Amino acid sequence: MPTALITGITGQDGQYLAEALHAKGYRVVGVVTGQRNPHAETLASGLPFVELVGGDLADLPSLIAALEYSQPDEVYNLGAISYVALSFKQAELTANVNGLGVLRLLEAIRLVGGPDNPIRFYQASSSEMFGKVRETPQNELTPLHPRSPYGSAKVFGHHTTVNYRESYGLYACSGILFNHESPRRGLEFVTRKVTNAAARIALGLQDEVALGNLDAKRDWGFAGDYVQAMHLMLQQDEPDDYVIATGEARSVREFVQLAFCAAGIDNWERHVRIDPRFFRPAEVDLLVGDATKARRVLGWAPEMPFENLVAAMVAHDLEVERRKLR
Ligand code: GDR
Repeated sequence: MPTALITGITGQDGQYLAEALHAKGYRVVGVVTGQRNPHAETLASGLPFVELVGGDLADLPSLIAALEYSQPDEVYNLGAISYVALSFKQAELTANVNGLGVLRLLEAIRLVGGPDNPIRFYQASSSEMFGKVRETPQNELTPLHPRSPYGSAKVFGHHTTVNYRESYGLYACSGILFNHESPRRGLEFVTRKVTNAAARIALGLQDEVALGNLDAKRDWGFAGDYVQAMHLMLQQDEPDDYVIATGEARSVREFVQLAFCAAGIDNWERHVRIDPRFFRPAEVDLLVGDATKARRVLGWAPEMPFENLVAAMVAHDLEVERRKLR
């Protein structure tokens, strides 16, 4: 039975990946941070097959201990400050966790894995690294130009992963994932914020939602499809880097329109207020990925169409909000 160690196990991707690996027969160990982490308690009831181990990307000894305890075949580094807007307010913390955290984990893998290191490593890189894009669509060779402390830290993590592969022969892959959503997405991200608000407005629980830049365009896929690509990357003969995306860009405005329509609300404009608080000091205007390499080498392709993803998220939020009313 192979063992996978996952940082960021309490997040959206951590949960989908844990389920996917469990279904493939893996022993899954998740790294949880902090004291009495409330997410860890939720996880223990939601995904009871996951073994939990303490550890923090800001603390090298704890990462070494987590690796020694779990003796993993594969390590998936999904842990990060993942909310781009927050990274402007907590820039140093973001650099420490999202940037240096990758370096610490790679050092821990080097130490614990020994000279014939068999531990395979996946780094969750991000389309945010492309930032002020130099070409469209973006692929593995597109130059990086991050626009946030989050993006800068992810660039460091990405280059460090490539460097450890080239310097020490580690099997280390960087997955450059474009936005991926699901009913498990946190409410701070625009998609879930919108589907939740649409559900609440449809049920008469609130009247409006405050949003920022409606013109930003993103390439939105389904998180459940994207975690399959993470696993595939670690099953190849050679480690490499891959863009994972759908190849379709939609604006935030289009997302809002579709979500409100799915909730049965026609006049969405009446319910949306533009609030400058949600604008960012520097914005990423357009991201759309070219996943040709992943399709060719990994045989990976996204399965869930955009319209179905939006509909599933709205249906989930209607159900959650209705349940609260009972
Ligand atoms: P993003 O996701 O920054 O792309 O990073 P987010 O959903 O936060 O923003 C997407 C776009 O929507 C615009 N926007 C708003 N965003 C939020 N959160 N709230 C609003 O009210 C709002 N109004 C407009 C934003 O300005 C932005 O242009 C996500 C994260 O999951 C990262 O961790 C990951 O690396 C990338 O996707 C790929």
